[in-house]
Amino acid sequence: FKWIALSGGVGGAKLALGLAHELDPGDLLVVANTGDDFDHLGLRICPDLDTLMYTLAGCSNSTQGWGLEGETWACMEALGRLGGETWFRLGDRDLATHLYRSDRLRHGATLSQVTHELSSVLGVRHHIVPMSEARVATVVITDEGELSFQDYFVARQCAPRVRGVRFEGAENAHMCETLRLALEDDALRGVIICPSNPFLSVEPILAIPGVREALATIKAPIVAVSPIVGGQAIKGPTAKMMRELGMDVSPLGVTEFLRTTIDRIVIDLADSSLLPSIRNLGIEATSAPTVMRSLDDKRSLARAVLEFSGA
Ligand code: FO1
Ligand code: CA
Repeated sequence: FKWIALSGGVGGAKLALGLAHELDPGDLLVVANTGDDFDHLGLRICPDLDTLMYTLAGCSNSTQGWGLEGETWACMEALGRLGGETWFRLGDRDLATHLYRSDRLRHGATLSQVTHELSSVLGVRHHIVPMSEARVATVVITDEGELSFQDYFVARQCAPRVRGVRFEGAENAHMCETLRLALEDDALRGVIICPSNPFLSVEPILAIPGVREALATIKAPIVAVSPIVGGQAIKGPTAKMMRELGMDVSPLGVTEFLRTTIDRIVIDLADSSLLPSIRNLGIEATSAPTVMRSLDDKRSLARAVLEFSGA
């Protein structure tokens, strides 16, 4: 692969879609955070992998930010009548993904294999892989104690104050083989850190042993795209978390957090005034329109990021 993109869900997937339109399938490897993954109702749920897969397949529910477009909820309604757990909503068609994946995993397939199978059937030609085949679970340390990621995010709607995050199982996990090989490949021209939550989506990937070390030694530039625009996150709890962790809620705060990992960062035009302070941290920076609404927005940002990395 020439390019590796590290991504979480929604925000990251938008840029991944832009990149997929600009790059051949053989040139782009998309690596998904799997720290959000959990077992629910006996099924293995992989939210960021699925968001990436559905987004690249053109069937994601963009208003909701997860799941499939045109979804129906007959199963959840029936489950509710039985008194079952319905706080985490699995749509009828989305359920097929979780059933298929859980069954394949039970029969010994790896998460990469299953993701490849699902992607192929959905018509996704670009490669999407999990950061690791192993189970790594994001745990949010809050003022109400430790909460598993989906308890914090969905059940508690990110209300508890965040004090820290840890990634259970990360120390013993191996990065997925495709990522390992891609990081060693001389053809690699750049690593792109998509505009995803730095603590919840990027950090879990960096926490897999060997990833940080590999990123520190490769010659290719590592370019981040700020998920913070004008002091706010485009989506999700990034801004709230940064505030609670005592960080500057700005692209400068994002740069400070990723400073030891990245070489360059793309920030929004609205934050251009921060370019000198970011450059003072020793990180090359440029500004571009980073708010991605249309496919054109996504492709333009992808081109800007690729050009800035190649520069
Ligand atoms: N997020 C919610 O806020 N509520 C849900 O009911 C919900 C269901 C769901 C089902 C499948 C799936 O792949 C993702 C789902 N998500 C839901 C999103 C999930 O919590 C993600 O981890 C977050 O969006 C963070 O990326
Ligand atoms: Ca996520």
